[in-house]
Amino acid sequence: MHSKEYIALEDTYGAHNYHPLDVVIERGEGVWVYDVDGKKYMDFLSAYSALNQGHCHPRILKAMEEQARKLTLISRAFRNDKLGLFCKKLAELTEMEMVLPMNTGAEAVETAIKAARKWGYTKKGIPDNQAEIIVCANNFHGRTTTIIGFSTEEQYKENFGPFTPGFKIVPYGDADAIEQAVTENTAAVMLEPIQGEGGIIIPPDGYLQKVQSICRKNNVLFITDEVQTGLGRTGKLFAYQHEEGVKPDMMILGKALSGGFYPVSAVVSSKEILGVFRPGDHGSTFGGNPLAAAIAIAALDVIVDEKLPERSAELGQYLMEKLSSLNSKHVKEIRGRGLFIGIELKPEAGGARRFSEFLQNEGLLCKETHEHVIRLAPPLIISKEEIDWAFGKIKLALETL
Ligand code: IF1
Repeated sequence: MHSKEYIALEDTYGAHNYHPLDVVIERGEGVWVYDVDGKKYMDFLSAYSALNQGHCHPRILKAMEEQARKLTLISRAFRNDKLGLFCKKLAELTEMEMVLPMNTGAEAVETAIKAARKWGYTKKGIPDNQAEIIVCANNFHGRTTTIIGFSTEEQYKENFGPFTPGFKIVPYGDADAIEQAVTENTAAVMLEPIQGEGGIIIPPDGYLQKVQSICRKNNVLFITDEVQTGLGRTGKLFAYQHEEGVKPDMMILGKALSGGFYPVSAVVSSKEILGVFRPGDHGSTFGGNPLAAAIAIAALDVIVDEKLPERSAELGQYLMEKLSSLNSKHVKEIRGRGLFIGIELKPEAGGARRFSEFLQNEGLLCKETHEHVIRLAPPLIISKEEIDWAFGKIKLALETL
């Protein structure tokens, strides 16, 4: 079968909740992927940072294969021999005390919301059903009905209501707005240290420090969603580490926690906070299963042993410098941290999608976000030579179109 037939199949039998580039990938290795017609592309999206370790990393693959032969799922009705090892590794890496494993990022966000609310009622003394969580405009935390309820993107919400109450939305990057929104019923502030889907939006220096101190002062939990920014993407293990002295009370992880092999997410926090869950309060059929745990252990080992945060910092700076040297009439702003870079185009550039399509033709896969931003996020195992190659293509796109 050829690309056209696969696309027709998908469009006939699959729901149309995406508008993908028409490239049908069948194989991936490292930073490279191959389509069904044998054409080779460099992946500059990394499944939105789920593939920080690159496609089909051999070490994670080995762990997955070995575990899949032994035991894949037993449910949390019984214990398994991998879950404790995974929790210990993740707790130590995040310098937190407890881990609650889930599967998708959205489920982990829901878990953090439940933990924050229950902490608010049982520890802070918020009156029944009055807990508030402060979130930011332009956020992206997932697609469940509760989460979309506090999205500010009209399309994410339209025709999906009614929504869960209890969320207050303030502008991103404005700590004073958070301070003003806090009441005695505020259980938590939840935000992305850098907004990913929002267009790679980096908050002003000192923002996270200020938010943290407002939270501490008011006995409010500080929750960071590092599903996309975490595990090396921004040039630090976690994006909150870009600011001195910041340490969230609860952190949400997903995506690269499995290196793309399997959905694995988690909430990490203290005993004081995650300790509010009693048996029966929360759970998931697949969360914490031995296959997921074995994969996540290997995925974390790869991040640490291959120094992926350091590589991201170094190569990100290298790519940023090259991009900044370009003198393109289309570019409004280039911003990023590590290998998490957004090229914002001027409105008159005609949208980022035609650039993605041009680059696809040239063998470089990336995806626009928010219409005018080209998002660059290659696997962190990428080499300098590969960056040079990709830069050549990006330069060509900006100069040709
Ligand atoms: C899609 C976007 C990125 C996330 C943060 C939680 C989640 C995400 C900060 C939920 C998910 C996704 C979902 C995926 C594409 C990707 C995305 F464009 F949609 F917004 F990365 F920018 N918190 N991000 O970024 O995690 O439940 O999906 O595992 O196609 O919707 P999930």
